[in-house]
Amino acid sequence: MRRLPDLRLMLVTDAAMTARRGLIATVREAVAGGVTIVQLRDKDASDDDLTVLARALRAELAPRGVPLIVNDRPVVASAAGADGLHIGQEDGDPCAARLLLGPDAILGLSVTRAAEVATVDAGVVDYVGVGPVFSTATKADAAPPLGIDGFRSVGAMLPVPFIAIGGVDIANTGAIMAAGAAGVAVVSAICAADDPRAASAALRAAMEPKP
Ligand code: TZP
Ligand code: MG
Repeated sequence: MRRLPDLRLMLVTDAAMTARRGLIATVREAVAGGVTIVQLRDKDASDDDLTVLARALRAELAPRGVPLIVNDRPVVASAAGADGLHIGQEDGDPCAARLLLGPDAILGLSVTRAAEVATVDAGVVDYVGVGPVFSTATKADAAPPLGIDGFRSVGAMLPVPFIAIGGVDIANTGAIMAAGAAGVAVVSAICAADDPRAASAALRAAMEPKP
């Protein structure tokens, strides 16, 4: 049986937003602030460049016990020795990714609406990213936002732990966790922050239940 990773705060990287500070430096700060898992996402990089970056990131993260997963590209995840992969509904068959990466890899799948819940096989997929929950400028081709009620109802139908993505910030993280999420996945709230460490710590604090 695979051990589930700590899904509380997933940092999804963005090359442009992290360019000023540097991607690896941004990730290092974010992990110091409380990021529990990192997803390397870059739609434009070549497989070779992304593999080099993934290896460097893995060397940073592994000693800290923070898993690295790669967005979209099973071949890069495998070549870099990453801990896992996150794919969307249009990124190929989750079973094929599972076969390539093996039983111990972390495999995440995106779900944007209730009709996609049927694509989630709990024997194949470890967690689901549900969203966008709120509107976001980060993903140009994002599906319509679910809102918190839509997020809660899609999540309740899922056979595996789920995390929220899309427009997540410190103001809405508490409501997301109260809707049953195992965590949140954020791009801009950390990558574009002036202080990624403080932003990560604030997100972690915001997910604790209020007395
Ligand atoms: N998938 C659904 S929304 C999204 C992705 C990758 C982007 C989320 O970015 P942000 O900046 O956290 O809203
Ligand atoms: Mg994808």
